[in-house]
Amino acid sequence: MRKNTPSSSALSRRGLLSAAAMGGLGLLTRQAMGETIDFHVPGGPSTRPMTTTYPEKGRMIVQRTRPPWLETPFDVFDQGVFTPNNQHFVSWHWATFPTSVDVNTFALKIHGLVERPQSLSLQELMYDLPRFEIAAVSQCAGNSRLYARPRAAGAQWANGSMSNALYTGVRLKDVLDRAGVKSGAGHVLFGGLDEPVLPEAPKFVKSLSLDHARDGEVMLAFAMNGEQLPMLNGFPLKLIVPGWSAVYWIKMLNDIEVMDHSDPSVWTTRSYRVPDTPNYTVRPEQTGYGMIPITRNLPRSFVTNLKPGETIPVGAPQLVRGIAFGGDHGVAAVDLSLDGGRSWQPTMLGRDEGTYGFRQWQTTISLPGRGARTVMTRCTNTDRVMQPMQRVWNPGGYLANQVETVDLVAA
Ligand SMILES: Nc1nc2c(c(=O)[nH]1)N[C@H]1C(S)=C(S)[C@@H](COP(=O)(O)O)O[C@H]1N2
Ligand SMILES: [Mo]
Repeated sequence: MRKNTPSSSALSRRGLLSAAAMGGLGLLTRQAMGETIDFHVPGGPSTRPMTTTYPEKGRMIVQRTRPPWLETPFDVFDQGVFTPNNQHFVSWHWATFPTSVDVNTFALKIHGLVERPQSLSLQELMYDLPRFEIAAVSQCAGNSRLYARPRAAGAQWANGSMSNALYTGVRLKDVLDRAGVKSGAGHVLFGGLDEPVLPEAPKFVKSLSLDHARDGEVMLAFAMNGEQLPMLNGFPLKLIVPGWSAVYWIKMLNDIEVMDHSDPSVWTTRSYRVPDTPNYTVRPEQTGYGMIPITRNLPRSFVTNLKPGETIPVGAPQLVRGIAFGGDHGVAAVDLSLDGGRSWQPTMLGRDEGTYGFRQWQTTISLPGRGARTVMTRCTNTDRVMQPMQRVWNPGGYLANQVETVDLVAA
């Protein structure tokens, strides 16, 4: 199987503590390359410009420039189990975030219901606490929203607002222990260096329960795939919440508040919510259901080496391969169907790089007769949660994870 396993040895002391500024205002400008991509979704034009002009970013799909919403081109997922940093997708709520950070004065504040409020330097975070590594998929809750029918408002991501990386950092638990959480605490609120564009607009924050925050897996990462974080992906510090939606993964993290009450912000009470129904799915005309905050990721799987409409020779063995992730559990199986979901055949899973990361899979198929054929992929996680056959739909276009299909032609 393909490999591009990163190594954290590239993360030298000097590496992190030197270059911290990026190309000035280059961040907010974009020179069109002329190249476009068409997602071929019915009901209107679905082309997007491609760009290579963002600092520390390679070839990306432009969903929006202000704030920058950059999508990973899907062919990247066929090239390796870890997504290269320069093609990790980018999403921000507000366009007002720093384009450089002084690593010598940066401080992470821990305050609220703690015995010893802290202001930790990067130096202290990197060298005074035990290091920890975890592979995890970061997926925007609105990944695949482009395919919602009827369409849902929000970033029209195709399937590329997800990325897998190996993160290096320290456990949030260790940082909280250093501050000494007081009794009566129940929640932890996280904020970053970005500020709303208008003073009356709400700052982007998210919270976790204290138990979750102390589970020993939630971490503060200062490196990704063995390198410092790209500025657009949250340099110098990002909260990593393995198995949970990327909305919780606060970038440019500089503020941690321990609280006795749950997060009152609009990002939890008003937005990032889904119906409290099976698979978070409702009919468009449906009413009278409750809404709950988005939390964990769900199992998903994708074919990466075949494109829709591709012609496959009849009867010849054809390699089919792709990636899967189990959401908040590992991948137990990826199965494939050639008969609309009546029967399923197992695929061979690639190396396990960690519970929350991508898992590669592959198998060989042979198409018996000429004509249109649809390949379906289905991931089952180790908690026995399976991708549903039924299309997921909710008003926010969130958490789509139904079985994916690729239409092929046997000839
Ligand atoms: N500080 C900060 N962190 C943030 C956000 C933000 O707007 N500001 N957006 C969240 C959302 S919704 C997503 S999908 C991810 C995107 O992370 P990435 O740009 O590194 O891919 O960041 C999350 N963390
Ligand atoms: Mo997101």
